[in-house]
Amino acid sequence: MLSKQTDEKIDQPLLSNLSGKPTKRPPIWLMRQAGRYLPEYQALRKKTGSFLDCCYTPSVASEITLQPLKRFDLDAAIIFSDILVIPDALGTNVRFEENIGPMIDGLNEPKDVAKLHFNQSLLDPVYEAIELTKKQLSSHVSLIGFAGAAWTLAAYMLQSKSAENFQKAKQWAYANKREFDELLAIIENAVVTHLVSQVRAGCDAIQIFDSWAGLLSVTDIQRWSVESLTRIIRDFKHECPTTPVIIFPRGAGTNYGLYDTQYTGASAIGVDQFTSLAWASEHLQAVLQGNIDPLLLALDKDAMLTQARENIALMKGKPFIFNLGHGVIPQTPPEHVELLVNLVKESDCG
Ligand code: 1CP
Repeated sequence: MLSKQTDEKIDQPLLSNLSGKPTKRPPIWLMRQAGRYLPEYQALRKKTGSFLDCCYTPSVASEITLQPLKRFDLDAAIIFSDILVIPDALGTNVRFEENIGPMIDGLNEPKDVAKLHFNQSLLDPVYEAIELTKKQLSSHVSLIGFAGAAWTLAAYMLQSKSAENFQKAKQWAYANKREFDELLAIIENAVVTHLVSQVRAGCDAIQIFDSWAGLLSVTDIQRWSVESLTRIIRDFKHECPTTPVIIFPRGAGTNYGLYDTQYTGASAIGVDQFTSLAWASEHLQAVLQGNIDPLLLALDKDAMLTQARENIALMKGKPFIFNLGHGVIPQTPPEHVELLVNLVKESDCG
């Protein structure tokens, strides 16, 4: 049984590249590959309850996870869930309002931090959804589990909603340094526990989204994003030493170098569309993932395909995971995704 599992893992192009071994053509998956641009997702959402109800109903979460795999020849599935399930399980009551986004019962007083308690059983449906999904995937397709990074989750918990610059969250952090460090530590523990449980349920690799890393100054990015991610990866590796970790410090710009493998222990770094893949491949040791502009995918298919060919040519012979620089946007025609996936899948001849 063990050797069968090992063989299966070697057979996954995503895992091969994550372990530093390039395949003839790069594996492809897309951030937010399940979601609102797919009519079948919209149809299912009409029949089900709230967005979080979908995340917490294993059969629904699994079906949504598999929807893009039924249409496109992708190399990985990412479990349908959200980074905000951790704040929800920590007791800050998350809701998603139509056309507004997430609303969270934020932390107001510094003493509120001590009241947080991680109720992991709320996340059992996520692990059940992973078990259900894994059984239905071909052995060549990897299943990715994920969580938000502590800074990004703390930003939502302190701001109570999405925002352009999360100024309220930053002000809170500067005014309550000790409690902010405590908050990061509480979130880090929950993130590690959640990631380890996702691997035990069947995930082959994990990604940690630090979606708001780009809002931080050089000093803050080091202590609140890089060092926090490093602790998460260290503790995760303690439990799951062979599972590769992809980090996505969106918007890090020239600070991407701070996140390299030798500092954080990450296997791969997701590069956004504002950072040059050529620069990243010259300056970073980590395996790279990225970085087609999601707007280009939605709006200009010919330019998108040209960019895709350029990225493949640039990364030829190096371990690389083809992806976007951020998530698929709702306006994206599914045919554009199909063209992109087919181009990448056929690229091993050229
Ligand atoms: O149907 C709907 O209206 C809900 C839209 C939606 C979807 C499809 C949300 C609300 N979350 C998701 C799924 C989701 N979120 C996935 C699923 C797997 C996949 O990629 O297919 C993943 C990985 C996430 C991660 C996530 N959620 C991030 C990190 C990635 C990123 O986009 O930077 C973030 C920041 C969130 C928070 C979130 N979830 C949803 C919204 C509207 C937001 C707020 C975004 C913001 O603050 O701008």
